[in-house]
Amino acid sequence: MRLLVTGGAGFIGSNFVHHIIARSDHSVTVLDKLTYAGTLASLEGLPESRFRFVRGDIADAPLVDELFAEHDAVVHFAAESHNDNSLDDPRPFLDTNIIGTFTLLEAARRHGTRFHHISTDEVYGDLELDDPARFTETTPYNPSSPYSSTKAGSDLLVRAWVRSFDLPATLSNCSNNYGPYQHVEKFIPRQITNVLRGERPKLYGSGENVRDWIHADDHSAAVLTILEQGRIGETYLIGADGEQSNKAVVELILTELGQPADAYDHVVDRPGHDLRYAIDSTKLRTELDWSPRFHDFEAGLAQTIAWYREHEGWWAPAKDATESRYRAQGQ
Ligand code: NAD
Ligand code: TDX
Repeated sequence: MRLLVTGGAGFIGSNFVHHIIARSDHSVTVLDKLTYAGTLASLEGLPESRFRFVRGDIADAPLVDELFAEHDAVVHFAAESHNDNSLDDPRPFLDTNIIGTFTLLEAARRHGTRFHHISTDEVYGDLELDDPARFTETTPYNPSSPYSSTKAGSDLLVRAWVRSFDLPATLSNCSNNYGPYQHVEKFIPRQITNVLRGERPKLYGSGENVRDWIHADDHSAAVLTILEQGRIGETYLIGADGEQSNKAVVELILTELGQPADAYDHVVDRPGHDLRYAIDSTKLRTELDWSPRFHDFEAGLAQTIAWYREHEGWWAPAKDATESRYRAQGQ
């Protein structure tokens, strides 16, 4: 297949492109605006015979139409993705996550293009810390932040295009990803690079909040499986049973980097901070026979820490600006 990958210069998109080139025969075109979150440095070393890069906005209808005409399938990762930014300035989240997705859907409708939409478990809201429940494909939508509400809106648009226009689309909602090429604004890379620079990690509020971690390469493998074998119109939840409190993650990072486990600071909490996310991925595992390769979060985290230690040239350019923005917010 000739795949068009939106947002392929970002964290999960670039991991997916590397995965596709290594593990399939598909060719890839990346469409990416190169916002603050995207960089060509994440796409170095890919073979010219199977990889092309186009800089552009997913809300640019003529460009999108031209690209859809040349591709068999689209995997849509592009988004404004950071909750804290969405609390500061929601507008770009509506422009990209809602209008951008709408623009892609209209092109897919015109060309009858196979479409896979990438989304998040945050559309389901949060769970109590002591609740044994996990999210499933039938959990009602209840997003908390401007980010997650625009992702929820984009999911509903995709579902409506399937139902009303027979769009050949699938959706996936994944839990928190970690791995190489993640922007230093996000929790795990922020804390790793803080410690590497001699700064203390910053925990929002109590640090008791729980996230369900999955390695980005496992997410990529799941998306490829759904693209090739998923049932049209279906939603699949992707998760690797990786629940950890934020405090436990920071302690693991400090220990791995040879620091005392309590050498972190508590900072002001995120407004509306979701307590806990947890994914039940039974449908994907039983229907499509997918399972994660990274079973051991601690080992995957150690591998990720090693990657950041070895790739300071990749993350250093964004670090100072990111930290000065956080400092201004007391975080
Ligand atoms: P990211 O912020 O690292 O990357 C987003 C990419 O999209 C960047 O390369 C950026 O330049 C590009 N982009 C933004 N606006 C664009 C536009 N208007 N036109 C074209 N390109 C544009 O994000 P990420 O963490 O890699 O997330 C990718 C997708 O996965 C998002 O849809 C996100 O909602 C979803 N997701 C993320 C996680 C996670 O843990 N990071 C978990 C579940 C789902
Ligand atoms: O410095 C920090 N300290 C801290 O305690 C930062 C940046 C975050 N946190 C907390 C907030 C969350 O409880 O860590 C947790 C993870 O934070 P983020 O990395 O910002 O991720 P989250 O808000 O959980 O959202 C992520 O997962 C779902 C992605 O950014 C989303 O794009 C995805 O949809």
